[in-house]
Amino acid sequence: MVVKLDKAVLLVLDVQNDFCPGGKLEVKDGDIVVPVINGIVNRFSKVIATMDWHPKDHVSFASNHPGMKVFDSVDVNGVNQVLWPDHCVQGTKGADFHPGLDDKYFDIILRKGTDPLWDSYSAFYENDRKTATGLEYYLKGLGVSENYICGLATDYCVFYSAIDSVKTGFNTSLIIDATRGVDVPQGNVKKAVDDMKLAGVTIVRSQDLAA
Ligand code: VGL
Ligand code: ZN
Repeated sequence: MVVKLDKAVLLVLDVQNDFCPGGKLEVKDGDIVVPVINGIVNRFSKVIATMDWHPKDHVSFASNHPGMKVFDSVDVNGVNQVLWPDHCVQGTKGADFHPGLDDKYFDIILRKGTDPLWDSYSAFYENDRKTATGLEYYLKGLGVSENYICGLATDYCVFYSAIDSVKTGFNTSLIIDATRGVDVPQGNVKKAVDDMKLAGVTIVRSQDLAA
C-alpha cells in the first residue's frame, strides 16, 4: 500500500492534447509531464484535474477579434487578454486529456474557461479575479491544507492557480519537473517561477514525492 500525503492534494492542470506537441497551443515538451505526473498521482489523498474548456466563440481566441493576431493583447472589461489560437474547444480531441495521462486517480475534473466572455487561467478564480470556480470551498470542505501543483502551462494556468492557492490560504508547492510553459515572450516561464517563489510557493521535484 502506498502511504498517502496527509491533507495534501494534487492539482493536475490542463494536461490536454492542445497544450502538447502537435496541439493548437502547443507547449514545448508539454507531454514530458505525463509520465512524471503518472508516477506521483497515487501519493495524494485527493487529485483534482482541470480542463481548459472553451466554447467556439470564446473571447480568448484571436479568430473572434477581426484584425488581431495570435499573441496580441486586447482589453476585455478592463482586464488584459492575450489572444490565443482556437484551443481546447469543448468536445474536441484537442480538449481531451493527453492519452497517456493516467486519470484513474482523479477525484474531480474541473472545467474552466466555459464563459464565452471571460477567460479563466486559474483553477480558483476566473480572470475577472473575483468569480470563484468553487475549488477553494471544495478543498476547505475536505480540510485540505496543502496543494501540490503540476501541469500546463507554467506561465498561465499553473502560475495563476499557484498564486490564488497561496492567496486563499493553502501551503502551496509547485512540482517543477511536472510543469512546462508557453514562454512567449521568452523568459516568461522563468519570471513566472520567480514570481511564484516570491509569493510563497515552495518549489519541489517529483522524486521528493515518490513513495
Ligand atoms: C492556458 C493559455 C490559454 C493554460 C489556457 O491552461 O495555461 N494558457 N488558455
Ligand atoms: Zn484557454
